[in-house]
Amino acid sequence: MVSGEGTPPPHAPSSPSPPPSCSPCRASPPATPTTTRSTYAHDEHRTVRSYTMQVRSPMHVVLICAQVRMTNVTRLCVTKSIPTVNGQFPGPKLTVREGDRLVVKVHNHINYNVSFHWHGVRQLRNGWADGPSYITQCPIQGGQSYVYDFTVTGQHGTLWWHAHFSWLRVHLYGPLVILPKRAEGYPFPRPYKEVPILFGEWFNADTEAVINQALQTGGGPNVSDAYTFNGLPGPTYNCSAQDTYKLKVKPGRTYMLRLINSALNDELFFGIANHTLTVVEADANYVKPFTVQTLVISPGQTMNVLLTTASNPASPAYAMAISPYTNTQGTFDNTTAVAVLEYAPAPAGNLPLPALPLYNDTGAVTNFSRNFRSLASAQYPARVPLAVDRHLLFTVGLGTDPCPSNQTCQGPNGTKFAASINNNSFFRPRTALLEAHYQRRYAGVLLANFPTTPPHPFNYTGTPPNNTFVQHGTRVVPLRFNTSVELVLQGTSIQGAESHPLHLHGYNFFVVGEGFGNFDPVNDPPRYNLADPVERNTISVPTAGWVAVRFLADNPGVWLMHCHFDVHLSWGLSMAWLVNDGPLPNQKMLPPPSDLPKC
Ligand SMILES: [Cu+2]
Repeated sequence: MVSGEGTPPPHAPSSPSPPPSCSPCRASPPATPTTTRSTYAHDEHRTVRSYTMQVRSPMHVVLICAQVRMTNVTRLCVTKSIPTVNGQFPGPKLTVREGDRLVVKVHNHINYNVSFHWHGVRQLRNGWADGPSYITQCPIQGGQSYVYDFTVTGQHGTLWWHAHFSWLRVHLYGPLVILPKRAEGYPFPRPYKEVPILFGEWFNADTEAVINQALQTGGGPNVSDAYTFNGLPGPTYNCSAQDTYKLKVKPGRTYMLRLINSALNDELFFGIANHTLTVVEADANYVKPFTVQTLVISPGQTMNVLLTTASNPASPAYAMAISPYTNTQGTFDNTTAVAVLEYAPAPAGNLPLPALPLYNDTGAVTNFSRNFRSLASAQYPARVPLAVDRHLLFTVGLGTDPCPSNQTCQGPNGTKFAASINNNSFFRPRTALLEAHYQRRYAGVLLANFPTTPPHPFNYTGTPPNNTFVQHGTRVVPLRFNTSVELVLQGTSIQGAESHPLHLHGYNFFVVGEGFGNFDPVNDPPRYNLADPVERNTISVPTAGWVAVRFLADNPGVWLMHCHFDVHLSWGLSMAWLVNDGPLPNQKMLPPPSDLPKC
């Protein structure tokens, strides 16, 4: 099926229409930039400057020049040279409106390869702008540039952007806010202010050295030294009291927090002392509002929450806090980061703290995640596929590789850690899969035989099998255009059961069911929610459990699906879908841009 779609399209090295020129894109500020005073970070001493030219044309075009450079940043009394976009950490907030065309010219001035992913943007027929290295493009090499040129169609809400090469996203990330069309507004009262809050991780060590060493020894990588709010660790860490994120608020107002979990390897609990949070959106899809004291958010996920401040606050300020949720058998960063919700200036030291669940409180996570429902209204329908063409069952979890004979290894019982889907650990190709597909040159690049059911069924959440070795391959699941897919993601207990936030590129999916233990194909499907399931791009497979999702394969291209824990991604917990073109002209992939990087 991969190659069964007739004659290959001409490899026309041209865009449908040339992007506007990016002449102000240089190291010094352009002659006539629009300097935006942003609410991003919301700490009054920081001004976000984005070199944005806004051109009124038949389509609104937002042009961004992104200079990737090494910049010295100090946290926890440790100064590191880190890659940044336009010198900012975290990176600039990008704001567009639904229907806008976003053109981002990336200049790579660092010694690492880099590429950027616009996390959650569907990139209809336009995988060339999706960004994962070796999947939709070769990475941008040092000294080279590439223009990400895409239109945001049929989507609005909070998304984000991040690097998609090795672990570079630990520093290279920022919000991508898509406002609804002007006439549309929100399905809730307009908030007084909107504030992006990015949760992140800070490592004192060089993270590229951390992952390279772990892949060499086979052991688990070193963990982070701090969690951060908009890049700031706050008063619970060494020398960080002055690096505290403060959200200044007025009494009796409603704020919308655009929460983004940009952490590398940790799901996070979040709460604000003496305040509740009303969740209204997940992964840029509205949900039926529900109110909680604590939420949990996985790496890759975004969540809009409404926060109504007290009319007569008892304290001038309250602590906001994040702490990890994990069941890993390895080490993890078991610290808590604190930021300040500030009605009036107050010392950050002894503020009322929110009560967050214990790090392994899976019950709290389950109670929270069961609240998500689509609006499923006339204006915001839930278009969940009701008929299913293909049923697939994927096991997701850890595994091992044998230790090379000339080496000692630090993984389980002297092996090396690995991770897999259906026991296939993804082998990173040397060239971009999307380009190979477009040119119909598959030999030596990919195989269209990714297993659609577990190759050796076992009691997935029970006692693991003796042999935990994984297979390696660059395998994809080919799909005919417009196939409706039901995918059950089944966690395993190999090397310890833990949750895995699975992210699908190019699509949203509907979460129709979840449970603990092994998925039961007879008794579980009748309990699916097909009426108002939540629509997302990232879902956490429960610890020792399963989750069922559905999507319609209406976006041709090659789309990565992977665990959004970078450590598991590095160990091979990913695969790709190859969605073939449909018969109509508007069901086919667009031709590649002329500046597509070469490997
Ligand atoms: Cu994982």
